[in-house]
Amino acid sequence: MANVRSTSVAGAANRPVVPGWRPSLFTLGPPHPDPTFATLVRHDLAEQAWVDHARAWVDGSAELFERLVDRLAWSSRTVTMYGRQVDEPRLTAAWPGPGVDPVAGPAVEEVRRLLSHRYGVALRSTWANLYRDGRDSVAWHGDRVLRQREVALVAIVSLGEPRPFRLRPVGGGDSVGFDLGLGDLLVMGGSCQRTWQHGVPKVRRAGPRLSLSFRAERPGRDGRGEPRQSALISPIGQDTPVPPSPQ
Ligand SMILES: O=C(O)CCC(=O)C(=O)O
Repeated sequence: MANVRSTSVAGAANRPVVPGWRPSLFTLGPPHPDPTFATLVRHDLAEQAWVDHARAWVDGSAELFERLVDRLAWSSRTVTMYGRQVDEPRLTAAWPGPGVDPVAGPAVEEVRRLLSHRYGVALRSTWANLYRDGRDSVAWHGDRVLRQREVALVAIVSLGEPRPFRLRPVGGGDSVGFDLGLGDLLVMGGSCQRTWQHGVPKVRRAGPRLSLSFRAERPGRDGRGEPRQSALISPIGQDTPVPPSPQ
């Protein structure tokens, strides 16, 4: 993707304006992710890329959305695209780091712990992105560092209103899409950062969506970020469904 520089800082004191935010009744309550990954479905893509999607994986996603919108230090970044400096059409906030969670309560660290355990990778790098309305977006890209690797893992938790998230093969071909929001989890794995691109396109009308992205700085223990067998048993001892076969 383009080179990125952070310029103007909105700051925690300046709560971003998020028009059209009306939390759904189903997303109220204390935030916590589902340790059983009960709704998770595996989608195998071409070129040994895959995507795991778990609908409404985080309960109480509205409360987490509001906390993060209020308290993170949002920046408007400038990116260099085709030699020109342009404002990125979304806000971004860096996460202080694993274990340090002054703003979000325990939910985000629980998300990191569950995902790291399930996929056998240390998901240390975390960023938050805020798409205030349908004009905010991110262009087609594969993650810059990760696309140089044979395989990589990127996990995205979506809070707030659903927005289309699309993937397309680098060499051309049909795109696939998911509407992500309301606590959904999407994990891109295998060759996905190298052989596919993803993006959040502009749309005519959309409420605010916040994405939390988690990346491994290094490949996982098995180098692939595939779900570990031990991770298929939940911490409370229930069997976790194995992702269904390819669709
Ligand atoms: O917000 C999203 O769902 C995608 C974020 C993303 O792809 C990125 O920041 O590189």
